Amino acid sequence: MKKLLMTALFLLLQPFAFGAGTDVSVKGMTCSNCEHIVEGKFQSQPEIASAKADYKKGTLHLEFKDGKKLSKEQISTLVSEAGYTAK
Ligand SMILES: [Cu+2]
Repeated sequence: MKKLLMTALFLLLQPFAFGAGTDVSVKGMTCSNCEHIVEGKFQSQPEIASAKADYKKGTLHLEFKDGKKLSKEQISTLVSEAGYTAK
């Protein structure tokens, strides 16, 4: 129970601790391999602190490094380059 509370607290505080983030809808991911492909594509970008994809939900959560950001167009291009579609 305590662990659950800590996890909830961590998730709540995460946006403040790690700077700005964004959620993107990604179409075409069908398994955990797809998640890794999309995550790898974004993790290799200098602006990205972390990337977490979820193929079941069709989402990609990005955290940017302090003061850095990618535009919607840049994100969309990177998703396409990985072989998927951002919407
Ligand atoms: Cu896959």
